[in-house]
Amino acid sequence: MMEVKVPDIGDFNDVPVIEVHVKPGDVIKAEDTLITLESDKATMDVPAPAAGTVREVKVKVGDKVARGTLVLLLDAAAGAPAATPEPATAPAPAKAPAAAAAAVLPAPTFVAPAAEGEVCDLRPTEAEPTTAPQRITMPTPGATATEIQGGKDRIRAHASPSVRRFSRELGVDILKVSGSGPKGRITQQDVQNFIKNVMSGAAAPSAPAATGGAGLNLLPWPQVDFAKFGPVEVKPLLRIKKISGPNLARNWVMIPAVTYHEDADITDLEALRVQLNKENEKAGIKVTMLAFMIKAAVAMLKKYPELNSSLDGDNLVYKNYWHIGFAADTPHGLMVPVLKNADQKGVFEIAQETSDLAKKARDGKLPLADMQGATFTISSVGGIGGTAFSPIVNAPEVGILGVSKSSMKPVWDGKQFVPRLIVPLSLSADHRVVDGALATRCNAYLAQLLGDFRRVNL
Ligand code: CAO
Repeated sequence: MMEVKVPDIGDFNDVPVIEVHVKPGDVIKAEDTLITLESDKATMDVPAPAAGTVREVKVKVGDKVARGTLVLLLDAAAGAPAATPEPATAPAPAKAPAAAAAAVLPAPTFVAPAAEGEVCDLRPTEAEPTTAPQRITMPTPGATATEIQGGKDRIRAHASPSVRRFSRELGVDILKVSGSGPKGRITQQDVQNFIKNVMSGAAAPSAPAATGGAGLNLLPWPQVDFAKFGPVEVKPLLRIKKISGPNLARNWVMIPAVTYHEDADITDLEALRVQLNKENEKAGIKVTMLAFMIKAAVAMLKKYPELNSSLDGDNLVYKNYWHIGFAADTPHGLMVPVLKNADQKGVFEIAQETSDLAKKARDGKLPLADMQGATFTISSVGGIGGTAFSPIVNAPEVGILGVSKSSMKPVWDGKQFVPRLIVPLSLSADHRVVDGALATRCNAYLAQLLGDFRRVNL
């Protein structure tokens, strides 16, 4: 018999249970939602850590819970696989939901190692956006389930993550569903009723309106019976993909980013790197291009602080710290460890630390704290290949540098073509903050630093 408890949900002791999704006797799969909690700022689902049969539910709607509160007793199915040994997920801190949710390019913010002895984990908080995709002045007809705060600026559906997911899966625009739960919260039943009404013609789906943002009025996802066309195999997405997908989609849709490309001549830098690695072979220290990239990126960010800032409504928050996230390809999926205070570290220290962080990420042991606080991100696929790509800006950051594989290219030196080692840089920047001219300057400066690394310390 497994005791399923509320895991670490931050500094919250009295978080109300707003939905209980299971009852005694229910046979559940690992990751099925058990209960939904709601703090002042966010709602979060507690998923099942393993498959099995629910024997006893120890909480009810309205109960207030904290970390460690017993949720239910689960008779874990004989032979059923326990919850995946990947790192447990934790909710974004409810105090700063937008920032926390946005810190995630690939999952980071929400993925934390399971606390010792913890049997259960949380899916990410689906924090509400704090900025509206579109200004509204009048409630749209039928948008009874929306909260319109201050009469403008913010529109959001009041629903738990599982209900949102349910409505997304069915292609229902949740902003059109009326909520019958406490404070107008939309329940799963409300979504089902909405569909029934539409099917019976009682509420015809409205023509696309100019709601924008959350109500983009996109067509529902195509429902295709692929098996009609050939054999198929269905596998669940990796958990990190499930978490990162919505964040990537939000960043893609909400950030008007442009990617600027630049070539940097790293012939001399590569020679230095090879030389350093030779000298330090016995000490077991290995410096890859990533460490130099981070060091150079910090110098560039110091010169162009807009790229180290974040949008906050009508303000720009300039950060006087330089924490660099770097994408790491792991067996669990893409993760983004964060090297803190990169400005205070030398290339060797950066190389060692990034290597340690990447190892932790690959081993599924990266603490939540090591995935938060990035001010700028580097995504290097240079060890794999590529000539250019368009990385997605990781909100609330405003820039991300993509690095592709370096190769020897003929470069005209004024008299002749000479072979030079060229690395392609692809800088995506949020155009609301960084104009094209500035982004190009940033890129050009970065290339200059990499071309003559002595300049980094000027
Ligand atoms: N051009 C050519 N070769 C490069 C290179 C570049 N730009 N960058 C690295 N390399 C070489 C390294 O020198 C190393 O070569 P040797 O083994 O001969 O010394 C080899 O490629 C492997 O390097 P690495 O990838 O292990 O090390 P790294 O420090 O460059 O990168 C890390 C570390 C964690 C960033 C990397 O392992 C990784 O996970 N990259 C993928 C990131 C990713 O998935 N990004 C996409 C995100 S958006 O979907």
